Amino acid sequence: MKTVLSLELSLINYSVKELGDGANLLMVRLGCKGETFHSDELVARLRRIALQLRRDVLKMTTKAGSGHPGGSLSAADIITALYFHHLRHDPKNPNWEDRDRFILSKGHSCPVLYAALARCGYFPVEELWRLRKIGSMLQGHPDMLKTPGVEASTGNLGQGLSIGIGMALAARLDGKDYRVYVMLGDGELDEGQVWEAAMAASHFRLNNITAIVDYNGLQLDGFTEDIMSLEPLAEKWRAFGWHTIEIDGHNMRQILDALDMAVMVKCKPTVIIAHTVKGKGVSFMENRVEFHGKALTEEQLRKALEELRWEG
Ligand SMILES: Cc1ncc(C[n+]2csc(CCOP(=O)(O)OP(=O)(O)O)c2C)c(N)n1
Repeated sequence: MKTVLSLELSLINYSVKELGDGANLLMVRLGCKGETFHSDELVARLRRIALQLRRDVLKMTTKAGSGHPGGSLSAADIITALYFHHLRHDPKNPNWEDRDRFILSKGHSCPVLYAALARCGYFPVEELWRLRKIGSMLQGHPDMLKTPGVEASTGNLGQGLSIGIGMALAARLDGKDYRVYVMLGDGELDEGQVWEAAMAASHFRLNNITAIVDYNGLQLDGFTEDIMSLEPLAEKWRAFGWHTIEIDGHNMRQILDALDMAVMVKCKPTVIIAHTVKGKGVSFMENRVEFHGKALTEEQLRKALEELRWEG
């Protein structure tokens, strides 16, 4: 009873537009493994880790004197859910053939990816404090040849989904059941290549790829709505043949549910449109474009870390 109730409640949280697909998936879920409900303990553990990653992001960028904290904070909850619960991976064996692949297509937000990789054990946490230093394994944008756990070199916006599609097709050819996850920024969706890739994924009926849009409404120097309006975004993805789920990208339970639902979708790719806040977690950074590509000063860092404390 508890499981059914929480499934219904979590579905109510999704956009009304999603109800058609959501209702089908509810049926699948009820007949599925019985334990689709995520425990309070799991959610609390992940929220605590997300807080740690946010602290890491701000410390490492301030120490480097540069980097992209705003879009790292908007992505922190989703990246936590992936690396600390959802993904099948082994930090001790980064090249394990059967691992799920995650591509951070909005590569400038790599501080949060690096923090997640370090905290899961791909490399020592001390490396984080060498971000952007000469000779460091942690470059200003992800480099798959330098950093264990980085699946693709990104930063040139618009390319990650195409790379992910290549990996998803390779899995099919090789008879492998690994899944591919690609995180894109909303500003990044201005790149035409994203939509070519979106067409290709549905053409090839790739149900082993999940795209996640970190829809924080801001890009490099302004609001997405003013620079290049994306709306109606969910309808666009649906028109391109994707199963489309909209969530609050800071609600851990919704993130976990959406990732699970994507696995159950047959015959088409899934996109999770995650509504987020750039700079999430720090009052003076939230929804402020100036923190897109600028590190906090020591004084700002001190204030931010005071706010980023576990309150249960
Ligand atoms: C092809 C390309 N053009 C321009 C840039 C410069 N650039 C870096 S970040 C950014 C804005 C990205 O906005 P968004 O995808 O919304 O990222 P977020 O707000 O999540 O940080 C731009 C234009 C780039 N990295 N690649």
